[in-house]
This record gives sequence, structure tokens and C-alpha cells, in this order.
Amino acid sequence: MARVVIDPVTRIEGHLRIEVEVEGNTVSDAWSSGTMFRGIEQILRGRDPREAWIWAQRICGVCTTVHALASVRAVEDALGIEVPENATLVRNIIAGTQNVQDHIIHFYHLHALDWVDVTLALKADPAKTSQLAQSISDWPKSSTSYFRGIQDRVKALVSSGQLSLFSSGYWGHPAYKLPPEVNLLAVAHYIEALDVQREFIRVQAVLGGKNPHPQSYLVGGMATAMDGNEPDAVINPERITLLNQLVANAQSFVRQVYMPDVLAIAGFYKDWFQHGQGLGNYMAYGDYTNGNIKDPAGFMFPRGIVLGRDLSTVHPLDPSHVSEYVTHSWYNYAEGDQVAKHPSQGETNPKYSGPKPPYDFLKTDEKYSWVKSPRYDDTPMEVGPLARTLIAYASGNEQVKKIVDDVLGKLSLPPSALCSTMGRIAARALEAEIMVSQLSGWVAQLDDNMAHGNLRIHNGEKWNPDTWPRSCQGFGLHEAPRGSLGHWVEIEDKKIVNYQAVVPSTWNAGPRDAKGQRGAYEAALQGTPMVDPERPLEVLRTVHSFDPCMACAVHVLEAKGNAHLSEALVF
Ligand code: NFE
Ligand code: MG
Repeated sequence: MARVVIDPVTRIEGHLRIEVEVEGNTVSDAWSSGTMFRGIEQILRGRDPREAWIWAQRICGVCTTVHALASVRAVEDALGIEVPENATLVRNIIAGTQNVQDHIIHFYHLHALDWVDVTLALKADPAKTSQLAQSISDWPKSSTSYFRGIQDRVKALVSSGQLSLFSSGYWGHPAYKLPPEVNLLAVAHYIEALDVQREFIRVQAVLGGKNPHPQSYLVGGMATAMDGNEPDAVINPERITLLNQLVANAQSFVRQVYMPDVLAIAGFYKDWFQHGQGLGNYMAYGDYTNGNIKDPAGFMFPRGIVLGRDLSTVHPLDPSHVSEYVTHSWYNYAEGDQVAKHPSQGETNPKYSGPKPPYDFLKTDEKYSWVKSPRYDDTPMEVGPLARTLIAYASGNEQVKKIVDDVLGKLSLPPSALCSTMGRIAARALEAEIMVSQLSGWVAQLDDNMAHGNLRIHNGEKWNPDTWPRSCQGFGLHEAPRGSLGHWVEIEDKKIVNYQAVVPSTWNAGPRDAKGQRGAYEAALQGTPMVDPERPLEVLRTVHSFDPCMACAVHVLEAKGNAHLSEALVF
């Protein structure tokens, strides 16, 4: 038995270390560790709750805006504020754009090279690549000369000896299975997707002034003035035209490039619909409605839980059943480290107790991560696009059923195949397709409201802190690209006294709990085949399929830097 360490895992956000034990050619156990201590939860204490979103949004620059949304929702919940429909629509457009852009970036720039051997693209016949491209899609950039041009660019990189953005891959690894032409097609779209994602995220620049971290949120609504007759208003007919254009361009790319590429690549890796199954428990808070965010009945992504891969039942979800352990995390709870705490009572007391660097392995029997271990009813859950898709499918959502059955039909696979590494990739693509078509609906509704003179976008009734109760608590939930996100806030005498974020990558990347139950990455890595433990490509495939974001997962900070923390930063 050998222990293999990947540290740092790259093509993710933040600092993740994976240790796996390998028996023969299979992973027999795994540990997931967030190795960087950082944060926001403490910074928020003592601040005005109306500005919490500005700070919370800085938890992450990848899911660039989701923490602002969860934060304003938490404060609005605590203060009993309802936001106007226009604000909900603008928030939906910003968050939905984030979702689609994030999924595109994940597939092409963070994950594709686990499946695509860039160096093999050099062996492709551009004419055959062109035929292949035209057989799977009517995307216009598909000529022989186009693919030859891409190949020449890669050739120039390779012959310069500097692979640049393609350096440090496991090139030539026997687990790569794509024919040269599919590799070339994917490399071409990797390059195209760089432009597509940059262009599409202009939606956030229009509605939020900038990206990352749009600046137009307000507790009570949005600061995006609407006026059909006002050229200087943030939202006016000209801007609606621009939004429609940006959404339409993204929609073409998702339909004509992203989805066909996922199908083409998945077809050569069907065995990966059997690896990386993981916990089999899926959770989604649900999200996206034009109405009241406290009422999940109308959610586009339904709320619920699927247990043990049993798609016949969707269990109800009550956010009061969420808790976090620190048994294997470098924190202490006042009541001892065997208990789980609901985030409304949550504590963030960092205490590094890992080995002093340099070291070979973490003390995985003890504490081994800066990530906490969230649980629902004491049960570990996977969150994310796959969880959302399965819960929507099992809830009988017609749109999701149709697209899932269509995609799986093309691959001749049953719905249960989705519970896998490749299933996470497929779920992300089909979610992007559903979301990008929904976006134009929200833009149209905003336009319609504007045409009818419905311009209200902020509810200022409780803006004055003198109107607030002396003490109150609230929480805000969102389905971020990587899954279920919750912020819990406690307000006293007009100031924040406690703030806790329980984040998608905390759910997925967290370590074991007091009962020894593994987190989602740890469970998914069990049984992973490994051709060559020196080059753990297969481990990366499953870890990357979750789209890790450790900035989100570890979001705490101690204001006065302690020695033990600086040691931890040496990793
Ligand atoms: Ni930093 Fe994030 C998303 C959130 S993941 S990317 O999506 O919230 O934990
Ligand atoms: Mg937290």
C-alpha cells in the first residue's frame, strides 16, 4: 500500500491537498485538505449589516458574486424585507450568467485537459477534424484551415519548449483515450471559450458595473436604476438589447459547442460514468424564482434531498437541520470538537495542530484541514450541478427530464449513470443549457416591466437602522455554480455579532466528521483506478469533476495573525 499526495491540486481556485492510499492499481482511501487559512467571517463582525455583502462577496473571485446574493438575502431575512420583482429579476440574471460562465470555464479551462491530450492534437488531420466538427454541430468555425491554424499555434508552443497555458499536463498518459481529431477539436474550443466567457460576463459589467464582484447590490433590492426613457439609466432599452445579444451569443456557444463537445468526449470515456460515484446523497436548497425567495414552491431548481442514489423519493429539506463539525478541522468549539453546530450558533476558532513543515503526510487520524465538515441530519451530502439535476429529475421537472433523457439517450446510459465523475460534467453542461435559455426570459420580463412603467427596484422601508429590532437573526440561501450556499447572520444593536457561511466547496471538500463519515471528495475517490501512481491523472479527474473552490470553502480569518497560522501558510 502506498500513499500518494497531490499538493497543490491545480486548475482549481485556492489550495487543496489530496492524499490517497493506493492498493494495487486502485485508490482504497482518500483525505481532502484545505491547506490555506484565509477569511471573511470574523471581518464581518461589528459591521453594519447593510454592507455585509460587499465584504462577503470577496470570499471568492471565481463564483464572483454568489456571496453578495446570499448575504443580502440573509440580512433581508433577518430584517423582514421583501424585495421588488425587478430586483429579483436582476439578481437572477446576474447569478444565472455567473452559473453559465462558471460552467464553461470549468469544462474547458479547468477540467478538459484531464481528458484531452494537447500533444496528441498535433497528430490530428485538420480535414478529418473539420468533418468531425461538422458532423456534430453547425458551429461555423469548423473549416480545415481553421483547425490547421489552431494546430500551427500549438506546434509553435511545443517547439518553443514552453507549453505556456498547457504546461505541466500528464501528456502521453495511457488513460487519455481520445482520437487525435477530438483532441484538436477540444483544444480549438478551449481557446475559443477564453473569449466567449470574457464576452458573456459583460452582463455583470452592465448590471453591476464590473466583474468580478458586481457593485450594484443593496439590502432591499438593487441599485440598478430602470427607466425606458432615460439614456443614463443602468437599465434602458439599449441595455436590454445588449443583454439579449450577450445571452444569445452565449446560448449559441452552449448549444453548438459546449454540449456537443461534452457528448463527444463522454462517448470515449463511458467507463467514467462508473467511477467517482461517491456518497450517493445529494442536496439542493433550490433557487431561482420571480417571486418570494422564501417560498421554494416556484423554484426553477427545486429544493430537496436524494439519499442513496434512490431517485424514486425526494426528501424535504429544512435548513435548520444543517450543522458543521470541526472534529477533523483545525478549529475548536467551546463545547468540544465532537459536536456539530448549526450555523446560527456557529463558531470559528482557528487552531492549527497539523505537522510542522516540511512533512510527508498530514495526520489524517486527527485534524487535517481548514475546511469544516457540513452535514444534513448528521449525513454527508454532495452538492452542485449534479445534485440539482438529480433532485429536479426525481421531482419530475419536465424540462430537466427531457434534456437528461436526451443526453443519456445519445450515450445509451440510464439515469443512474449520472451519479459519477462523468455525470458531474454532463450535469453541468445541461444545466448551462437550461440556464442560458432561462436568462432571456428574465431579460424579457424586465423589459416588459419597464415598458409598463413598473420601475421599482429597491424597497427602502427598513433602510433606517432605527426601524430594526434590537436583535434578530436570518439566513440567505443560494444555488451557486458549485452548489448549495448558505449565509447565517445575527444582528444586535444595528451591528453584526455573528456571521457564518457554509459554502458548496465546504460541503464537497470537507474532511471526515465525528463519526468518521467521509466528505464528498473523499468518498468519490474510493475505488478510483490508477494506471500510474506517479502520475495520478485519474484522481484529478474525479476531484476536478466537483470544480473545487477552496477560497470559498475556507473563508475565515483571524484578525491578529498567530504563529501557528503563519506556519500553516508555509505549505
Ligand atoms: Ni469560490 Fe463558490 C461557488 C460558492 S464554491 S466558487 O460556486 O459559494 O464553494
Ligand atoms: Mg464557514
